[in-house]
Amino acid sequence: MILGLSEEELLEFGHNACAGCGEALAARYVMKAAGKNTIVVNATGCLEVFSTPYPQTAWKVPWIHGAFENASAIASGVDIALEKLGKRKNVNVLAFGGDGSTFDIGFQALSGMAERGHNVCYVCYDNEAYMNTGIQRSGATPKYAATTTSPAGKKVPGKTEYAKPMPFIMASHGIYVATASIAYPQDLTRKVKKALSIDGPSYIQIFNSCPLGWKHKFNLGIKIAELAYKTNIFPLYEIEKGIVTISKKPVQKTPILEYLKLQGRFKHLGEKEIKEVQESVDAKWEKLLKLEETKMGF
Ligand SMILES: Cc1ncc(C[n+]2csc(CCOP(=O)(O)OP(=O)(O)O)c2C)c(N)n1
Ligand SMILES: [Mg+2]
Repeated sequence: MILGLSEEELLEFGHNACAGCGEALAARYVMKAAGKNTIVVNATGCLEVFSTPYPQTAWKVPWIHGAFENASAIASGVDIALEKLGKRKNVNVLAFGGDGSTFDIGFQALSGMAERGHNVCYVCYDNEAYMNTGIQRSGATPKYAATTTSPAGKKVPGKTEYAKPMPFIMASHGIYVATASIAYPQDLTRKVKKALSIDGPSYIQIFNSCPLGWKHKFNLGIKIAELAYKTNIFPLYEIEKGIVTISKKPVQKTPILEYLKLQGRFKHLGEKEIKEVQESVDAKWEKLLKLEETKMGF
C-alpha cells in the first residue's frame, strides 16, 4: 500500500496513451479501488484505443469493448447474466465511457441502465471533448474552450454553450453520484469503493486532463486538476439519496485565470470572457453550497 492505494496494477503500464494522459491515471486509480474481481465494459474512446492495440491488452481483468453508445447496455446485460448464473456475489461490474460517450452518444443507454436499477458502477472519464477522434466539442466541453469543431476565431470565441450539468442529471435518477479528480487519488478511490459497495447503479465523473486536447505542457496535468478544484470550476462532491455533500472545500478560492492560463484551449479569452467564466463558476459554487446546506435533494 502506498498512500492507502493498492500496489496491484490491473491496468498495466506499456500501453499507448500520450505522455501525461490524465485518463490513463484515472483508470489506473479506479482499478486499484475496484480490485481484480471486476468485469470492465469499455465504450469506444481513448481509453479503449490506447489500452488494447490488437493483439495486445493492458487489462488484467475480463474486459469487453462495445460500441461508442452502448457500454451501459452491455454492462446491464453482464449484470443480468451474472445474476442468472448465480455468480453475482463479490463481482464488480464497471462501465467506462469518455465524456462524449457519456454526456452525448451513450446517454440514452446510461439513463436506461440507471432507471432499471442495474448493479453497475458507471465511470465517466471527463476530458471535456471527443479526444480520440481529434478534439471535437462534446456536451462536456466548457464554454469558450477551443476545439476543432468550436474553433476560436475573430467572431466566435470557441464553444458558445456551457457544459451539461451531468452529475445532477444522473442524480435525478435517484442513484449514488460522485465527482472525483486525478489530483486527489484517495478521495477518488474512496468514492469508487463506496459506489461498488452499493447494490444498484452509481455514477462517478472523473476530471482528467488531456495535454493534447487542452494544449498544456504534458507535466501539468495534476497541477491543472488541482487548480480545477481550488478555483471551484470542478468541485468534488457526492450526491446520495438526492442529498449533496461537498467532499472538501478550498480554504481560499483561487481566481479562474490561474486555471485558464495554463491551457492553450483558452488562450484567446479576453477580459470579458474571463469575467463571465468567473461569474458562472461563482454562481454554480454558491448553488452547490445552498444545495448542501438546505439538503433539498433531487
Ligand atoms: C456512433 C458513433 N459515433 C462516432 C464514433 C466515432 N468515435 C469513436 S471514439 C470518439 C470520441 C470519444 O470521445 P470521448 O467519449 O470523450 O472519449 P475520449 O476519446 O475523449 O477519451 C468518436 C467520436 C463511433 N465510434 N460511433
Ligand atoms: Mg473525452
